[in-house]
Amino acid sequence: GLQLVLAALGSALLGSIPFSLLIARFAGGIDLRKVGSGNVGATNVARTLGWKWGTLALLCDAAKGVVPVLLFPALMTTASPGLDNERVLCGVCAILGHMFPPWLGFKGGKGVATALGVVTVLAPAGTGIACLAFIVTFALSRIVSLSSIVAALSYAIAEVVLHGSDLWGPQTWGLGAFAIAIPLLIIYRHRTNIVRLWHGQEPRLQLKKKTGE
Ligand code: NKO
Repeated sequence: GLQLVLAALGSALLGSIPFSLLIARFAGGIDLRKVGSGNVGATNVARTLGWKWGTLALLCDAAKGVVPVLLFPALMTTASPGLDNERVLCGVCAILGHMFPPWLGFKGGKGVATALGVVTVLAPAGTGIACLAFIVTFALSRIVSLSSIVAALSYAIAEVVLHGSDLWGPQTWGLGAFAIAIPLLIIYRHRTNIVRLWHGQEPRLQLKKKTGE
């Protein structure tokens, strides 16, 4: 109904706030689209302004996933008992808002931080496994894009292994569809990174150091 449409629109609107771009602009006077990888994400903030601003960008972009999923379904009077499918809808809309913000000509981020916020609420166990996969891959490679791709794949596999056919029940099919579609979309958003990885040209993360250090 109308509540569902409003919840979806509100989630997409929150998701479309380009926190990483805004933080880079106000903290460093930098247009994130013109430096480093050109991506409006936390990694590119860390690359150009250091780990503190990168962490703030990660937290803000993740909050865009957490807040709508917790807030809008809870406000609905017509939601289904478990709220799962309503939460998935809000989470998907927040991620799509982040990836395709109207204010930036629909050229947004890759969805990793916002999806992290969403799955932290939707599926904490699968999120834990995805974070472990990220940490192990990053420790071995120092490449964020590769770590994000491995984490997204690990989330999909973990959800299928942990929940199996429960993921496709009438109340929970949204969680199953999300667990397959969102990792695929995140990986697709990394397609230019994948080309560089394939050619051995994807840079390891180099954090911006204070001048003089
Ligand atoms: O600039 O192209 P770039 O090198 O910046 O950036 C590539 C990068 C883009 O993403 C970001 C956000 C970085 C977030 C890092 C912390 C993520 C930790 C855990 C990941 C869990 C993912 C769950 C996905 C569930 C579907 O990749």
